[in-house]
Amino acid sequence: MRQACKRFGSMETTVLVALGSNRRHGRHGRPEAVIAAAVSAMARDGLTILAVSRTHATAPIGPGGRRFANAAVAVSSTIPLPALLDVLKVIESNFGRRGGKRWGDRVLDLDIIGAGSVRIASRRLKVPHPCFATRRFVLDPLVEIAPGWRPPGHSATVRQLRFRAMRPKAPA
Ligand code: A4P
Ligand code: MG
Repeated sequence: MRQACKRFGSMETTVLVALGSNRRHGRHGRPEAVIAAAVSAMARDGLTILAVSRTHATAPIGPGGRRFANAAVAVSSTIPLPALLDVLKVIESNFGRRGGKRWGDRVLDLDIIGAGSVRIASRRLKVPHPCFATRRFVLDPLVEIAPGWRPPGHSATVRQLRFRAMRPKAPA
């Protein structure tokens, strides 16, 4: 993905963010409405929304029991990715997300999927997000907004990764 120098000298980066929800929110209501409200919250917090996928209804992968709403957005931001993660965590918390169990049911999950050719492997932040490349609940929305993105460490584009993820597994 392209990185450009803004007029004021700060570096603008396009970042792909995955959104997920499988619990109602007291005010916004159903998970689909939570996703729409979360995109608005990201814009209010200064992120420029470049593209938004449709919101997909997906079956839960892992221990969560309820159906998810999943989407993906491309945002433009001048803040470094660790600081962007802080912004996303505050939005999650404003939507009522509390620590809770990993992979548990959640009102809102915001994950940084990738940012062009950036690679980060710190304890707190991994970019590209681990495992996204095999998950339909991430790839189906992502292909709508970034089909040609080739994540670092992968030889395939998002379109190709999704195609692979759609293929039925050969019997063992
Ligand atoms: N972290 C490291 N890298 C990142 C990154 N790139 N983006 C750290 C965001 N966070 C990152 O994540 C736990 C910690 O990972 C964070 O504190 C951060 O420092 P989390 O999002 O708070 O917790 P989580 O979502 O339970 O864990 P994780 O590993 O993000 O799980 P996933 O990948 O989000 O999977 N089924 C359907 N159909 N749809 C879903 O959305 N989601 C999950 C959770 C399982 N099954 C699902 C869905
Ligand atoms: Mg997550």
